[in-house]
Amino acid sequence: MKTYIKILSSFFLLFVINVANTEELTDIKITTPVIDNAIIKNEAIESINTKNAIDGGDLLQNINGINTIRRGGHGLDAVIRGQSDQRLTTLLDGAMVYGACSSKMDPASTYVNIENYDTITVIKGAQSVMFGAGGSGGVVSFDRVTEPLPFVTKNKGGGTYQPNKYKFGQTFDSNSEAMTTIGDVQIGLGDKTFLRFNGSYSDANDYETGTGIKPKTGFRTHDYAIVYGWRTDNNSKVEFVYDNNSQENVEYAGLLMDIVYSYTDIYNFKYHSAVPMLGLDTLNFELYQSDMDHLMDNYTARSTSERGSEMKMKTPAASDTYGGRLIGTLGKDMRVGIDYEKNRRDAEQNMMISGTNYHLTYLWPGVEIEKLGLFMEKDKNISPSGILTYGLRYDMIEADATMAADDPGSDHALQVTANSLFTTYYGVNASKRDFDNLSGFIRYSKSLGNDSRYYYSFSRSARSPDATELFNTKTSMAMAAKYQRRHIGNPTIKTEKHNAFEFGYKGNIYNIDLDGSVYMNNVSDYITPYRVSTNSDETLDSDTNDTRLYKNINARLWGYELSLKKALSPNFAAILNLNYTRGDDRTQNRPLAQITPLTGDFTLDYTTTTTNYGLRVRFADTQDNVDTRVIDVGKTPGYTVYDVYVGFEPTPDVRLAIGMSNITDKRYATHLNVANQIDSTAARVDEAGRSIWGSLILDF
Ligand SMILES: [Cu+2]
Repeated sequence: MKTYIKILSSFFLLFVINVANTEELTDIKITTPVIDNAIIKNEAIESINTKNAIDGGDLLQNINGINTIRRGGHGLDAVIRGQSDQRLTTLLDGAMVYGACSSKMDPASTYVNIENYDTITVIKGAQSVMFGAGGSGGVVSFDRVTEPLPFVTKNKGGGTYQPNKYKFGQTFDSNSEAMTTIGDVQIGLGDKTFLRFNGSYSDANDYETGTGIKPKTGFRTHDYAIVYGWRTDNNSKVEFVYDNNSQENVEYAGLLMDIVYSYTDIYNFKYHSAVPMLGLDTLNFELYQSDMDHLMDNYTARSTSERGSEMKMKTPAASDTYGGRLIGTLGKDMRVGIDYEKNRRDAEQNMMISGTNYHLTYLWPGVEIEKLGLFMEKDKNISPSGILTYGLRYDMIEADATMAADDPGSDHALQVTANSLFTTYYGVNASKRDFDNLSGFIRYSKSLGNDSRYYYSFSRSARSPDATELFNTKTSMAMAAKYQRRHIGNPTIKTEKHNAFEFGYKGNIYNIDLDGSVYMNNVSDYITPYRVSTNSDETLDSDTNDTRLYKNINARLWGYELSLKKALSPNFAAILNLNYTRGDDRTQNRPLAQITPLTGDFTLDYTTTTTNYGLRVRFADTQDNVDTRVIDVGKTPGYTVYDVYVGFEPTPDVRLAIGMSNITDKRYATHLNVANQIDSTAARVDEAGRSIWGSLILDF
């Protein structure tokens, strides 16, 4: 504890939004014209980070309506409107990233070290067709914004010079003894060219929950990126980004294995023409590639006692993606484009049986998914204050399990081809699948003056099944409880179709700023995991009927997000955020699993130009609508947790923030947190108990 007091006392203080102006933000964005739209929110990461978020998923929790699934201390998996994983589109500097883990240890946002990105764009629901195929639940895009450095005038003697730009920072968290060190340097290379390096290193031990349990949640990550580019004479922009991210010994109390390593390289090329080209008025052309290598096992980071009676297991995996997009504008109000991507995923399930390692299955049997999309969006003023926006998108998708027939070996009865498992559970071999998907939306938005507006929209979003839902082949020993671990994709599963209606309002009522939306999403052919065993008391059969399989059902998701802000004085504000989701499986007449109950936070915030004080209460209602057959642990009690934080910015170059989270050291878990696989006294992977945290950022 002494170290922290020392660090604390050596810190000064605060926060602030010190970001590129709006024009710069919009300049490299995929969607330029609708940035001011209530539906598409582009924000500076600094302005929404009121704690030390450990990765992109954790940061997203600061946005009302986004919750996360916790499996360990890292790799928080964002959920928007009851939808997660492949129902969300996640872009890192424009690159589509698909995690390399078949157990979802690495949702794409976990590869974001937030201090090294500048902005985040979030779209809840299907309100744009320009961000790739699918994305029925929403789009999350993390971006770096780099421009040539400005020249400044010397104090004496006139003339100008171009100072370099530096950002250095250190964060800490007392509970998990987490430390993150960051550096971000941009070097002046004249008035047109830019060169930026950034990197970070994070190390965390297991955190302690409110009851003193220390679930396995430690992690170590490091990353660096190089950004190089230039502005041309006509103000067009050329940019190259290389990103390198490493994760080692990332522990997951909620899973049977931990990450030994995940190594990721991402390459981006972006060209933005500010002048007419190819018959388009402006044009964005982007190419990317992401390569990931992942190894998980249950014996490198997990001790013999933590592993218990489990046999030694390991699964090496890889996920490689490349693609590109061309987006142009026609006049001020029309966008057209084409995008392409190809992802390949491989994973090999291994188990040590009687001292010998056996390669049991090609768990992701060389799964290749290729997508080609065409799209357009148009805005149409239909009155001085009313805008109609509509978009259409057509996707051709091809999916194949290229190694489904490959034999991993024949020394042990558990060594089987993927096809033999598909045949056992679905009566088919895997074959190449083709999907033709049509998606679109229409939205009417009306300005009511004084920054007030309302909108309503209808959308249809088609999402084809992903590598896991189609072709996963995780097997297990043929033993009672172990059958539950079998997880077999359905090679015949259909595309799910979301048909959503949404209404939103932003304005001021009785001196309260209100921003809210309500939606209803009917999903036909919703892809759900299930087990064949169907006992009315929810017990399982302890045989092959307990295998996790996939089928299409009809589902309905509805809910709302509401933010209320009341200024109590020029410096003092009270903010209430609420979000609610309800999900029903209308085919099997049961709730959908992993649906967030009524959740929210209430903040009292006192802000001056150099300081900021906050008291935040986070809360959730009980969740009684559960489906425990596959994922949900059970009904989840509600909770109330208190945080305080204070920020100082003594000069514009220094930001210091400190705070205490979970002041009462409450033991709690969100409904989304998965079952704890190691600690017998904890049903779920609980959230962290009390912690003192701080960050010092020097930006000059
Ligand atoms: Cu993994």
